[in-house]
Amino acid sequence: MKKASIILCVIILLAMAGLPVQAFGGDVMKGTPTVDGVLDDIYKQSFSYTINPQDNPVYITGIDAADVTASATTYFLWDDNYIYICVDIVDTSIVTVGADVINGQDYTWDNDVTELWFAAPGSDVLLINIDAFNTRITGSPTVTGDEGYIAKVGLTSYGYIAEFAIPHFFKVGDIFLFSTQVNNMLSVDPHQLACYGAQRAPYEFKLLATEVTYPVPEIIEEVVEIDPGEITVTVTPPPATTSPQTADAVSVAILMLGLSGLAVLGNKRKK
Ligand SMILES: [Ca+2]
Ligand SMILES: [Ca+2]
Repeated sequence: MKKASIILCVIILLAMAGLPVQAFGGDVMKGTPTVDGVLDDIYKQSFSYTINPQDNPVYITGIDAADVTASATTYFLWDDNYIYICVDIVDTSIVTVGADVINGQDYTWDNDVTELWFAAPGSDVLLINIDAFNTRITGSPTVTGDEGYIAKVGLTSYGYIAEFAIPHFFKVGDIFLFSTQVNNMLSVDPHQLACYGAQRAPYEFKLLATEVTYPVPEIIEEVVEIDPGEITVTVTPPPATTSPQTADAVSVAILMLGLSGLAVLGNKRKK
């Protein structure tokens, strides 16, 4: 039996047994989000996938994975400069080992952190890591934060969002390999930790030429209804003329009319 047929049979048997069949990646649309720890709406037009401790356990200690309410949905975009990865994480127990510990280690994994496992085909896997409080980018083989990677974290009402930008030299149609892993610490002491996802880059993601549609800025037209009784009309009189010639002309005309009127009356009385 050929290798492809064997893999297909394994997938079918897993599905028949009710076991989760892992996603194999997806197509990544072109689009430029804002790297700020907030999920841009344009991410939702591109591929995403969700993991949780029950279906994707890697390392669970001090707890039962079934008792952990957590999940992480990973979104993807790309442009000519960066591959953008935004991980929206449900975590009801956001804790940290502290900035001093994170800054004193090459790579902090036993914490609330989001890990990106990333590789070009045929290349070593790169690990980029950011903690839930955005303290510092770490990773391996050597990630110091000076390699051009960008990571921003924003807390939410249900957990946090970790958004990354990875500089690249890919082109349309290229494939990168990837997986998200989330390390969810439930408390600092005693040590309770649920790591879920994958500590490798098994999934294939293809870079599409198709671009997302950007939202059109909404123009808000506010209609204000006014009670006619509240309307006050102010009439500004025209400026008084200051032309002495015109004023004198009118005054002279009135005076002349008055004199002629008196003359007529005088003439009538004489008759
Ligand atoms: Ca964003
Ligand atoms: Ca946690």
